[in-house]
Amino acid sequence: MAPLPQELIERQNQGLSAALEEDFLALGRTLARRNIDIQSILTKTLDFSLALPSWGLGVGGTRFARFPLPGEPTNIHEKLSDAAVIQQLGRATPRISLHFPWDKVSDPAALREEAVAQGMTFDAVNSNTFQDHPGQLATYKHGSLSAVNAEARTQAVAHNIECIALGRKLGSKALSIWIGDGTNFPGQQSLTGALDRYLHSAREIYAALPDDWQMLVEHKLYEPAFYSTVIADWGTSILVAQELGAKARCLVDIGHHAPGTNIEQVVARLIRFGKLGGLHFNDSKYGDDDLDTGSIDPHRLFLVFNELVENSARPHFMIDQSHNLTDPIESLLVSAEAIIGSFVRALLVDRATLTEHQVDNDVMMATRTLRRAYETDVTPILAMARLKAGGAIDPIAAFRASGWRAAKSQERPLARPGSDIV
Ligand code: PSV
Ligand code: MN
Repeated sequence: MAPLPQELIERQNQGLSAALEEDFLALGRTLARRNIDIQSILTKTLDFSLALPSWGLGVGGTRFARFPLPGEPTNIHEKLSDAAVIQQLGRATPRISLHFPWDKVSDPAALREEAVAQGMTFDAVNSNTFQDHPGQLATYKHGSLSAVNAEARTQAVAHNIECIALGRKLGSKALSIWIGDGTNFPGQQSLTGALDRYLHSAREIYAALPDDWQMLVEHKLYEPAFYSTVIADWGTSILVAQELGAKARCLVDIGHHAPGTNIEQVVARLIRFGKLGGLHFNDSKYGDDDLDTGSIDPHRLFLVFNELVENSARPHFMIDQSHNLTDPIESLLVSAEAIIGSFVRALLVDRATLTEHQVDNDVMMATRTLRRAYETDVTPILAMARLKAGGAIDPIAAFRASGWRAAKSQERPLARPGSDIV
């Protein structure tokens, strides 16, 4: 059962639908002059979906502090309900990605039923060997899959294989692996040896991967390792994926690059070699990877989607951000809208004309062709898609009107403060 009363959404929509119809018609006329059929764009919009991260549903923190939100979820069942609220209002995020051991339950099959009952299914499962787990024998302080210590490596491999087993019970089809392995000091480890050990461990995990699964290798430039990171960039990631085999693909987290990196070109390269497996969406200004998607550089997001649409690529899409100040439900709704909006704008690119200008080396007209799509206000298409799918024309207004968070603050215990980067 959906968590919010559907009539609340319908009531909210009633007051907004006449204006939406008008805006949608007007945009339809504008697009028709550009030979674009708004209905076919609407159909493609309705077909687009992405996953929510379980860890993004609680409030995150910085290295210095975490300020709890009354009513925030504190366990996977409550996170599932909040995810279902997002899906009910926005209708674009029907899947949730779990992270183990954070979300571990004794009966994953029952959790799957609990999710399905609320309109949700499970996307990629994520392993965690960047922290020590309670009761484990070896520490990850000096690395996990690439550790010099054989016990740590064996334990990390076993954890990943356990994640696959849990994921099978949940109906997942992919394992995302991000490790924090690396060094803080030159000379601390052999750069070559660390990658060799990683490859050895990754092969063991790959061997346990079902045939219809993908293994998503996520790179990150730095943090927690500040001198060298074992899987630091897309180059290392694609080499690893190529070494492992067809089921291994690269996972690009937008925030995991040096400022100024041409991420759309990274995406294009990975698509070209059949190795783009997933995208984690977020935004960043300096060195973090946790701001709301599209809040800093929406143009870059559009350019990433331009590559995806040009090449008809549909990797595993997931939001991966941390909400320190805002209500996670609101941030995730707004971020999902930014992502779908970029997808829709990329659909509006006049590709035949763009190619003509590229062939003619008409630089100004080529770039203006892209710009024209980017500058189109597609919000009526996004709102109409939500309305058609049973969601809210204005999801934030509907969420606030629902009183969900205030009600949950009466039922749920207050989460702990402290510091907590997720
Ligand atoms: C690492 O920064 C990351 O992007 C990986 O996807 C992790 O699994 C996730 O964030 C949660 O910490
Ligand atoms: Mn990520």
